[in-house]
Amino acid sequence: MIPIRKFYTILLLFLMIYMINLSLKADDGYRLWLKYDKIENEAIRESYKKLIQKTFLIGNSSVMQVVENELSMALHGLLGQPLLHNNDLTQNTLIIALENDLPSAILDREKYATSLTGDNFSDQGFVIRTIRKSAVTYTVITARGESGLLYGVFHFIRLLQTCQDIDNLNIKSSPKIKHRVLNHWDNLDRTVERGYSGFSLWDWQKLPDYIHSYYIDYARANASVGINGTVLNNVNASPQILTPLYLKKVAALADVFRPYGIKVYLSIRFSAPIDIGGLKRADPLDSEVRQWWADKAAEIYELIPNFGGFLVKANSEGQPGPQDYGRTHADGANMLAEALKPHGGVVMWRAFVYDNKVKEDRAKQAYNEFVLLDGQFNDNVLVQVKNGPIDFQPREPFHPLFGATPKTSLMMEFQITQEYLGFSTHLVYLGTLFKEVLDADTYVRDMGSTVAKVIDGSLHGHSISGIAGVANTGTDRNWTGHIFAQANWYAYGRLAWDHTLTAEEIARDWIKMTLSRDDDIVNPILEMMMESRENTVNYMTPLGLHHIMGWDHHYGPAPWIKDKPRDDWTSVYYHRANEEGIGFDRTETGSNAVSLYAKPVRQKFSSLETCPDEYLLWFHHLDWTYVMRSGNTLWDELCYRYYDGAERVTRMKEAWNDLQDKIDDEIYNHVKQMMIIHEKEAIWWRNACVLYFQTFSGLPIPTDLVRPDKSLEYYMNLSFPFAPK
Ligand code: GCW
Repeated sequence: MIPIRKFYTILLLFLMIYMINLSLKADDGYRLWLKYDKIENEAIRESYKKLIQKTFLIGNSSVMQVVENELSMALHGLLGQPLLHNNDLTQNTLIIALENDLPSAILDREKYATSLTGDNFSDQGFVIRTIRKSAVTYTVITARGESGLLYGVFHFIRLLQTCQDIDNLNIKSSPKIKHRVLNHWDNLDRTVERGYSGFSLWDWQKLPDYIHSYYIDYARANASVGINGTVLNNVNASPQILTPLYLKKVAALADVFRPYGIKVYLSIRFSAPIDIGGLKRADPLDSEVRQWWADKAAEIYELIPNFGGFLVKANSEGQPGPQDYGRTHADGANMLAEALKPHGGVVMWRAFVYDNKVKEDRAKQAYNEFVLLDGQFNDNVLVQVKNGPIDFQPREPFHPLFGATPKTSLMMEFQITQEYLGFSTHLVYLGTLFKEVLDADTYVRDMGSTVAKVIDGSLHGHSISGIAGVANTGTDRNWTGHIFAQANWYAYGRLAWDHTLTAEEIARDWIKMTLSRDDDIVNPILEMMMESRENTVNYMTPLGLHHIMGWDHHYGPAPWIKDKPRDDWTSVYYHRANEEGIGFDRTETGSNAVSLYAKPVRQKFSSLETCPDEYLLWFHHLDWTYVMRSGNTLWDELCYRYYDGAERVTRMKEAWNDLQDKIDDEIYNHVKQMMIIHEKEAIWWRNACVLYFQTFSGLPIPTDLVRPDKSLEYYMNLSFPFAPK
């Protein structure tokens, strides 16, 4: 562990850098949504100052030090006022204390203790309440555990940042999901798989001795939205991460993150006992192998007492796994679960499995495999399921596994990094995508059996629950490449804490904290963000199309990909366009993947009367002349959607350009340039796809649409040898 003094020296250093940053005008985005720039409205500022004349803060643990530092920075920045300690409680005071430490002279501790219970209220939850005694106002932030105070204080700071009324607060908040983690697909050489914002944040070579100040800012950002875990390395894992050399480095990061309530997890390679342990096999039922993992777990916990556990990609896309020994995913997961159990760790076992040799629709394979294993997983195993049955496409129906394994705790896996949504150059707010999936109704019990209720454990009464987001962070100064991609990290965290929030309220908060508090600026930006994902679906994969992107790097359109070693990695496998029509028949007459859903969902998707346009070609193969609800033929509708998606990007670009001189110059210019790329690529997608599908439909592009200015051949010949992947 880092000595506590060293830790605070680093923190102080960071504080100074932060203050220097504040005084510079141009905003490079480094400060994320934790800007704490002075509230411009004097009346609001003064009203806040009046309520926070003093601060009463109990406790001097490392967590409470973090709480105090953060609050101090926020008050200093937002209000221009230092944090003034005072325990006599004669002036308006902000009280921050665990329920047992509340000043009993003025507060009824018991009342607070009861308010911190009920409905799965967690130690990480908090209450914020305004109390008036004679002429004095107390704003009380309390919790059962210190991390609750941390989250409570960040919540309170957010109220100030977004200029909310804090006169009469009565807030009770507790995370709905227990494990709220980021998955970093970061390799030990600092490349990031599907990373579009520089190199990995983790400077392995200099660890454990050198602690970058940005590690602390990373932790602050996560804690501010309630993220409480981070898987440091790629699921395509190097076994090296489990060697003593690397475990020491991992431990150093764990020490930095601990006061911020963040646990560290590792992705493991299933064959590690062979790769680094000198064993001949990695068979999960072999006693030597089991012992190896038990010893490895003990070694890790010795270094990292609050280690979170393992994330595993096994028997998927070439990774080793229990099936190499004729064992099941449950055998593999349970072996690791047993090793971690004595120390309190969990296994996050991914359900992203499919095999080219299995001649079955890829959309069915994970379901087929895991439904049979329901009831066989140990109680510290979470099965981590991607939001849709294929692979993080711009739009997919929810994964049919959600709700189908009542005896297994299922975790959600979202992708924050935009592998299939324009890398980091397209402005795509993913809050709406996340919400669409979380709110989807599986109907496995009855109406209202939403995906959110499956993963928060409430539908089937599970005590552990989890959610993962594949991170979009890197060494780019603004962390995520595109400043708007910060909003996706932010929205993921907020929804992981509370999936009942709306995508719109989260976006509004983010804009106010990141770009401007002025409604005339907030509103047009909000509009851009809220429609951005739908636009992207339209210029990339409208009407339920999917998986038609560039080969391997996944950059740009390539619906023509075919004749590759794996047909489930080609585009033609998914769109199935021919002279008659287009789409993947997943109804009874086709692969019948629709049968994996509960009856009401199955019926809705199966019938052309009720299948939403958004999922039409996901489930149906239809003639080019099929008449849509709009009255257009399928071919015309497809063209209109492609054009509309691209046209709206142009409008987004114009809306952004209107903001010149209204927001920070550096941010303005950054987004302006990104929008030029975004528009260019939206048109590229549109043209390439329309021209390609036209070779099958043989129909003209509707006359009111402009013709693509380049040939299909031109688009097919583009190549990008160094595109990130
Ligand atoms: O979407 C695919 C990506 C792979 C990734 C894989 C997975 C980490 O193209 O890069 O590997 O999914 O989720 O395992």
